[in-house]
Amino acid sequence: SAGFAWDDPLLLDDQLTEDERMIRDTARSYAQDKLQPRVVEAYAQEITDTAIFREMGELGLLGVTIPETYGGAEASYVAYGLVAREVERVDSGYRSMMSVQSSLVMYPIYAYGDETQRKSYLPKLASGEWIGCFGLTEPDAGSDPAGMKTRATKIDGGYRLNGAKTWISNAPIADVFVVWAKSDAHEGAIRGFVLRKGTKGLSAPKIGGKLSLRASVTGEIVMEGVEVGEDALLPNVSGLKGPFGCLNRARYGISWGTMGAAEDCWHRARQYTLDRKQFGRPLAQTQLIQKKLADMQTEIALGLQASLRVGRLFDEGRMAPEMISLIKRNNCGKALTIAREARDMHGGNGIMGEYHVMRHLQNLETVNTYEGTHDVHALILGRAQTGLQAFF
Ligand code: TGC
Ligand code: FAD
Repeated sequence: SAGFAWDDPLLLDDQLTEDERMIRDTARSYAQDKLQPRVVEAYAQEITDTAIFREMGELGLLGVTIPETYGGAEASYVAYGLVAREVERVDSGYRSMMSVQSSLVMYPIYAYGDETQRKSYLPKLASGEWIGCFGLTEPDAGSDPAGMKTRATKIDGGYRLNGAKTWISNAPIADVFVVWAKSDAHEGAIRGFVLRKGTKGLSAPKIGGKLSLRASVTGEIVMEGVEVGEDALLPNVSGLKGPFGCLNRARYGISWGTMGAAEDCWHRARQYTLDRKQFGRPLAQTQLIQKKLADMQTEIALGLQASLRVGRLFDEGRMAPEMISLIKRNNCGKALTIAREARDMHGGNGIMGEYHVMRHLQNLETVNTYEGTHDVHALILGRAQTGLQAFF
């Protein structure tokens, strides 16, 4: 009979292709060698190191699923998920920087842009020379993006944009802004626009003082009469399915990423309780601790299998968005619970930065909220099985 690997109980590794393992290993050694040593300081000081984009770009970790002609790695969605898992094993904020660039900026330019837009933006985004951000959420439109107020009005040769986006990852350091606006030239339909840093009327102030995701900068996007040419419009999509098409990919990546953060918490809790003795024996030799470790192992093994399954269906063209709601919601929720338990198992040390689990816990609060909250994904799944709309 086959052996049992405590840290890969259902032999996930066996189910990957040679290429996928190679990309996973590249991401793992980069994350452990280059990201792990800087995260405690970056988190404490709220520093986002823009060099990370160029480092990831050099290794082919940006735009993993985008064709090579445009600078991508042309690899599978499973490979993309594996990268998210390795990066988020270090910090959800670093995964955020990567997934916004890949799924929310490169993907829409590739899928909805014309050839000129693809050629002018994608190679520089893939190399990390340019940083991108994605503006959907507004102060009065979070879970309900259809309520957005940002408007594009037709002017001679292009459009004028007015409005404000908030909670935008990478915005203060972005060179390229993919923003969604209701366009009066298209009967009020939601359309995507690609804006460039430095355009008159465009600014992106930082939102300071976050207690979560502190290594990933977040900002607003303020558009005060921003004038752009016709070439700023993404021509090939109209309506909410534009931004949702991007979110499907980012949410799928998050389902893998949160399992990476959870694995880090689990492995640290296991090692800590093996090393720490109370009452004359290792904490790991108590029933309560072993039960917690067994729960962590079980939820992570099941969560990873579910993400792998949806990744394979994605690659076969059989993904349905509800599958992604199921795994984004469940994996975020389980990761949060695991991070809380791991924090508890570390006792007082658990609140310290150098033990990492508290940082994961704080980060996962954001991850549970963005890209559709835990409850919004429940409503998507509820609608899909009852046929009844419960949002409003
Ligand atoms: P609804 O009537 O359901 O749909 C409107 C149109 O959109 C289509 N659609 C989808 N298409 C592709 N994929 C999906 N997942 C889709 N979901 C919906 C739908 O077919 C329809 O198309 P059409 O052609 O018939 O018009 O729209 P609704 O207004 O009722 O939506 C409700 C709800 C709650 C499901 C939706 O609005 C929602 O998901 N809200 C959550 C908002 C959200 O996720 N925001 C994320 C902002 S970006 C972000 O957080 C980035 S953080 C990244 C990081 O830092 O890592
Ligand atoms: P709300 O929609 O106001 O929700 C508040 C609460 O009400 C939640 O618990 C929610 O589940 C609940 N709720 C809402 N509607 C219902 C309902 N119908 N029934 C029952 N309960 C409901 N957005 C971007 O566009 N781009 C980004 O790059 C980006 N990055 C982010 C980075 C960070 C650090 C954070 C915190 C957010 C980011 N977001 C980004 C925004 C994120 O997507 C939103 O915060 C999220 O969609 C929730 O919207 P909201 O904050 O307005 O909360």
